[in-house]
Amino acid sequence: MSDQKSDKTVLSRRGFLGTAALSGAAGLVGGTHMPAFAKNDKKGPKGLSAEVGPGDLDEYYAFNSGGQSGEVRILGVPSMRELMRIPVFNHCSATGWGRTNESIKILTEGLTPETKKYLGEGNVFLNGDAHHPHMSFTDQTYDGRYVFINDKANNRVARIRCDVMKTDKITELPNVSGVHGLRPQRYPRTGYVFANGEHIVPLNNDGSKMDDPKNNYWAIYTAIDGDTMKVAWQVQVDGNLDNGDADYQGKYSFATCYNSEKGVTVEEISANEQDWVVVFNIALIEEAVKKGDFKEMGGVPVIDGRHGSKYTRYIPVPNSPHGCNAAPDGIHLVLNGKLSPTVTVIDVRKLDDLFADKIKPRDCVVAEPQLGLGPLHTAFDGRGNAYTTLFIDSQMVKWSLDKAKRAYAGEKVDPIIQKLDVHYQPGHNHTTMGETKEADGKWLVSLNKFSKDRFLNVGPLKPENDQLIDISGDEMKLVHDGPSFAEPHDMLLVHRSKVNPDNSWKRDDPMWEDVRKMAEKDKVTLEGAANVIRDGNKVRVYMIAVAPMFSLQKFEVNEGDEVTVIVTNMEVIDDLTHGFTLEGHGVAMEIGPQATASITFTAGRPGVHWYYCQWFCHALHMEMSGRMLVNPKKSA
Ligand code: CUK
Ligand code: CUA
Repeated sequence: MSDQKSDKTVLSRRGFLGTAALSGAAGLVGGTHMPAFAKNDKKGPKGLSAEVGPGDLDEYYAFNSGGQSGEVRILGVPSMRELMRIPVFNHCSATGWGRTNESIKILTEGLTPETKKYLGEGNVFLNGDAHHPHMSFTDQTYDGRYVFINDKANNRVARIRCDVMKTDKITELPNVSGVHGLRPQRYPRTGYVFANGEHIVPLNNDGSKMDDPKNNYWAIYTAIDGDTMKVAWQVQVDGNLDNGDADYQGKYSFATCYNSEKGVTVEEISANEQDWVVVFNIALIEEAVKKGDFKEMGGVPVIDGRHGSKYTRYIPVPNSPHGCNAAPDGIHLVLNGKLSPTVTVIDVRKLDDLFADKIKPRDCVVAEPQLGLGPLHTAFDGRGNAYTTLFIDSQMVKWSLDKAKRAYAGEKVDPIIQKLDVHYQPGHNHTTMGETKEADGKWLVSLNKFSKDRFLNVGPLKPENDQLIDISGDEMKLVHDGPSFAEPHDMLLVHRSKVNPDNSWKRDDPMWEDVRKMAEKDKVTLEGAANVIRDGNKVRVYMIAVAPMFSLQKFEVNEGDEVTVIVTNMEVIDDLTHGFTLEGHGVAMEIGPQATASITFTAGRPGVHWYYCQWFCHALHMEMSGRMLVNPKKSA
């Protein structure tokens, strides 16, 4: 039906990106390939069903990045139903994230002094660009403690607590520009969270050395301690850093580089036929930190990992590689060629010899199959097969690791098993449990950057399309289209047995530690009925919420007072969330069962202002309200 229209989109984009340097890759977006629409039934070849009936539960949690929306979304798989959104780097109208005192503390306490100064006291970034959600590991598999995610826009790494599914720590990385690739350490546990600085900038980025990028700009690799969310160490590297992964042994971590040229224009950046993957030797780096072989910058140790360093190795990879994926066999690392139609496979067992200088970097390569145009990311099924997204070809290609190795060794064998059309232009893909030793090879999700005509037209801005593919049989089979808003880059698919969130908050949760201390000073309790404490022009209003009432149905303050409202939800019933919204003041917050939340504002408007519960909680929910009376300033 609308193939013509789609082709036009493709052509105009190709025109836009068709610089001389890139024309070899047939344009970075699109391709002439326009697959016919599949009329998909919802059963895979072996009869795996994507149908999850009303009231039935999904087998997997998917944690989906929200891209430039700055949040994380929880989906159920295989139904692909969106279950929850977790505000992280964004501002949330429903929950008050970015507005409550608890969230402002989390959003500000990990910022660098320079950023704090730039934003001004108590102010937060309202945006983020969240790409890579990954769960903490224990012994090479997901442990259900945390999900970590990067913010490329404002150089941060956040941690989400999986017991309550809320963000609890956000750390801004010093010395870094564009925090992109992120992966947790798999073994023995997380441990470190590794984060790549994508953009090259002067090390002391203070305006003194902005010329001569080749000599003055650098990219920085960071290891964050996942328990404290403090930066453990950083490594200065040649080139830039894109995506990354860690091995299964806890010895090495990796980062792809697409800008070995240290260019600053598209043409310069994509000039070289080969860039590289950087290999980091964790034990040697830890030793360097202990011995003091580093420069301290921005309050953290920065190790020199440029060419010639004993802490790193650079393995050449064609051509501007992007995705970096360790296979669940614990042996193979796949680097996705992007501008090269190949992926490069490294055997991590060879890395000891590489660091001992017994072999050359390219000796670690054991396969380099040609898969198609625009390979970006690879996922695994735990049965020796790999699934690579082909961005330009709009396809998912299933191939055999073993056959790819045999072909590289000279045998006449085709590693490609199947190519499946996806709709359209896939970026990341992910398999169930696929980045753990428990990869189970049931489902594959293809996160496609364009949906074009797959859904009802919603205007110029179209949704992305997250497609569900059954990989349990010999053939991949597309079973579901899943529209999503800007813009899932990556997903983690974890079996539900690994994730056990609480139904209710615990009253001693550290989230409201500060408010509890405040209440102690005020000689009130958070769980007590109702108190208004005046302290100069500061007023603290303590109340509890039990459906359908706030314990204070009225409080009085004076114009100009700084008012803090602290609400504790005393419900013991599951799923009974209340809210507090104050009209005309930009004030709203979520208060979950057994939670406390607080919010501070200036009573700047004399008169009567209603506050109400915005979370439908009771037949008398509309009546769950009260009045704030603001007395006008007495004129002198
Ligand atoms: S990047 Cu988005 S498609 Cu940020 Cu993981 Cu590859
Ligand atoms: Cu409480 Cu609505």
